[in-house]
Amino acid sequence: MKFRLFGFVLMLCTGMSVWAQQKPLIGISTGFGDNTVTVRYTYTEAVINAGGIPVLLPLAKDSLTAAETISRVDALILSGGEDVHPFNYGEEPAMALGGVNVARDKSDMWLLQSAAKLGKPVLGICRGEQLTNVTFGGTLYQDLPSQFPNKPVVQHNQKFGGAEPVHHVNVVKDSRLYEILGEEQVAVNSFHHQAVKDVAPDFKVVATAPDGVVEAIEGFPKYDILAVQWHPEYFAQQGNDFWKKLFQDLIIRAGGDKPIMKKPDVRQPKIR
Ligand SMILES: [Mn+2]
Repeated sequence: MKFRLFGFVLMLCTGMSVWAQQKPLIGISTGFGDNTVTVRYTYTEAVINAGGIPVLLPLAKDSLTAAETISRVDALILSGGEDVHPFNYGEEPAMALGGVNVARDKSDMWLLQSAAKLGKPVLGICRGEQLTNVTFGGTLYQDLPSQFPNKPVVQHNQKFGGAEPVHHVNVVKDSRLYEILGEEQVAVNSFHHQAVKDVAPDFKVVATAPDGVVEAIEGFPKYDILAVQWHPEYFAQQGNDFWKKLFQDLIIRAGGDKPIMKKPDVRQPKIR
């Protein structure tokens, strides 16, 4: 009798794990503060809405831990956060540089490098886009208002909630981003004062604001990486089907478009 119960539980567990495999695990990089691992729930809910399972990744203390972590998820979202330390691209800090988080810079870079090595797809968001550019050899404007040539003409640090767009971006037609969105001009939200300056080798700029500020980069075909300067998760969290497409694309790249296996009927098999 004990054996039967054990067998039944084993079946149930096996069945559930097969079932659960169908939704890819989407690792999300996090920040920290006040003894807490932090990431806005807009990220986790955007992933859930698009059909993935969000997995929060606490800071990696070394590259091996980062690689082991990434090997167990199907994709990586590099979330927003602090300014990237300019030492990472060989510059001294400008007066208008904001707060940095060196431990997070390291962790995010290890996670990203691991994802690139293991061929796991990546979606970079805001800081995640800037850090992607820096990790692969690009540079940043440390502060747009004081450094961008001819000054930005649109507001990149909006004074209202992220669920409302603030400026437009022009999408390059020959790009994955255009394939996903199907629009040459889209309205986005904007919470940044840094931006891509020199784009990293093997990456290309695929969206720009009307003032010329870089708003999205891609690493295809060499790297399975798309990164945007705005925050699509705000819209996707609210069930916006248009912006949900960015997260669905990540899930497809993560293998989430595989046909769903049937849940095994646990009443059928018998353990003797
Ligand atoms: Mn912007």
